[in-house]
Amino acid sequence: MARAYIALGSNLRDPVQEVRQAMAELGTLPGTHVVRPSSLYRTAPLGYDDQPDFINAVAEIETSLEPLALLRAILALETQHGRERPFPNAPRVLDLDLLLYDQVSTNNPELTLPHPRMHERGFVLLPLAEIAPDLQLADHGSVTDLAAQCADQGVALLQEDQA
Ligand code: PH2
Ligand code: MG
Ligand code: MG
Repeated sequence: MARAYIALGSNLRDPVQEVRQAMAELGTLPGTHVVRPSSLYRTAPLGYDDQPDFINAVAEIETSLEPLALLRAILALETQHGRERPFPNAPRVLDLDLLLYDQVSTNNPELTLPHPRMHERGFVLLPLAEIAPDLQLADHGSVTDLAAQCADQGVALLQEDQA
């Protein structure tokens, strides 16, 4: 079994519900179970600003799927949720990004591992540091240290009464 981390995000339709449902669906993929789900976070959009806040989370999974099979399976979940891609970084009903897969480092047209922007994104690093505080990124160091550097990015734990 391999250990992998997946980032979940939504800012269309009912983002809290989309992310919760997707978290459960990850555990239904063949040979896969969710070891640790992070809390949900409300996050300011990074990159393209003129869009609603996101709900983000990260899942630690164990899987017998190979990296490309896992990627295709999570993209199929996005499609099932009605994901459309009108332009890069457009608002989305569900985004599932494969962040890490064991120690695999790869760069092919379909998949880059580790995810090339995860080390600078608070909406990934804060939930990741919650569930895997001791994790080290090969070229960038401790997830907990990296998360601390993103404190100004508008990432907040979702309060129960907002859910
Ligand atoms: N995803 C992006 C670009 N910007 N910002 C937030 N807060 N959350 C996201 O999931 C997100 C983003 C590209 O996938
Ligand atoms: Mg993404
Ligand atoms: Mg994506």
